[in-house]
Amino acid sequence: MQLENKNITVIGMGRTGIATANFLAAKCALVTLIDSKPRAELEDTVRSLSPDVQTLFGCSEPPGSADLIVLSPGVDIHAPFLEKARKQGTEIISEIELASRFTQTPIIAVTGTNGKSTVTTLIGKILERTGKKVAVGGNLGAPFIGLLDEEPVDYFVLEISTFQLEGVKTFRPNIAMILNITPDHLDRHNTFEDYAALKGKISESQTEEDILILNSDDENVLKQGTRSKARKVFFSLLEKVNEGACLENDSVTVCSDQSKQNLVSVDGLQPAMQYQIENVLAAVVATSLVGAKPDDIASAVCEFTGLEHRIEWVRTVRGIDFINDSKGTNVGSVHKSLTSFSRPVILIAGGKDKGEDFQALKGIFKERVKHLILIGETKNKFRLMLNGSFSYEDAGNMEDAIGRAMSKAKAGDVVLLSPGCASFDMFRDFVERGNRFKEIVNRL
Ligand code: UMA
Repeated sequence: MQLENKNITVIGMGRTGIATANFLAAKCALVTLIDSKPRAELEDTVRSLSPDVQTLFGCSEPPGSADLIVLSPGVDIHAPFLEKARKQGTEIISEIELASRFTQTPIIAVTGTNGKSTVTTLIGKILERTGKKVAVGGNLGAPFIGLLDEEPVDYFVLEISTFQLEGVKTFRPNIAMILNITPDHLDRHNTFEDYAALKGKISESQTEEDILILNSDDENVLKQGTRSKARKVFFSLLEKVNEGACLENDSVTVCSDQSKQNLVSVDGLQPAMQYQIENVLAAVVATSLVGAKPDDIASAVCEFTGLEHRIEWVRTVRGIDFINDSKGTNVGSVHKSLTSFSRPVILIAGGKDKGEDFQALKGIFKERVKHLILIGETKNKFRLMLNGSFSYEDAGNMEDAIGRAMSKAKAGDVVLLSPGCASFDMFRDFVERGNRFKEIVNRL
């Protein structure tokens, strides 16, 4: 792709926009980086920007002269301010699409509603154990385009979101993976069908030479897989698979036409990962497909303690386990977290609404939740959904929520923060929310 002297507009001055603009400027493109926020709010961010990049603040619409528009994930590809550019026929792509046009390094790409950060990280750790050089990032934090600086590497291991998939055209991972699909980000993608189809886009440009790893327990995932030309390999928590990974005799087992091998027993996993065996299975399939040795996979998997803010064990106080799942920002993730615990759960949930239907939680609340404590803007939405069928109480802030949880909990219970909503009504992000939870729990 020829970039020299091309007029390229990059929208969004976050991590992605800055990395993209710097990449393009280094390739001698004429780059304009725009952001809807005023300059005063972006002063810190623009410090790392190449002096060759022009900036426009308080501006949403790209200049009419652009040959190419590159979107940050936070920018909706269907936004009205892109209408003019669309009509003019200007190409509009996402940062991962642009980055993928500039590398031949094999890509392992992980998408799904929940668990993608954990699986992406674990794949990276296993491959490092086998002596491979990997660059790990994407939605996880480090933009793909910035990882190109780390080449030569053996693999890019990327967490991919639907926001990034909206703007792909030729993005072709050697190994793609769809972990699960439950409703999320419906404020941006409108319908569940649209959202699910975007997950399927991870495999759209794959050919028969590539591999698509699918969760065979999830019918929405299987449905997206039918559109793909790639060879399909599966993982399952519930049934045996012919090629892939499954649970057999309480062991993580890798299966192929020729062989079957028990890698590690569930008891041998770290506590947080015993609640996330599907994520282990997914990482095991991907790494065994690229030739990682069973011993290396097993030792890396056994050491892996999981990620912060994802079913993270914080502390046991008077026999009550406190679990931080602040990254649980959608209904599907709360559902998944609740099914992980066989002990009574006191759940702290709520936050900023992402347009999801909470009805899907009614059954699992009745089955697993001993007491519910509501925080944030969505209190009323939860209340309407529960319609008196389930007892709950409101808390004013995190401290209040933990205090109320503590007064209801008995030894052997679990106090779980799994909000099922975004955090922006009360916190800067899910990290601040999770840290606040941990800080208070650690003071108990
Ligand atoms: N902006 C505009 N116009 C718009 C929208 C946004 O100018 O219409 C500007 C904002 O004012 C802001 C900038 O865009 O200054 C922010 O861009 P961004 O939201 O894309 O943020 P980045 O810092 O580039 O982070 C993005 C991902 N953010 C989102 O998807 C919202 C990060 O995922 C990702 O780690 C990073 O790229 C590197 O790849 C975060 C996330 O919340 C963690 N992802 C969602 C999730 O996991 O659920 C998908």
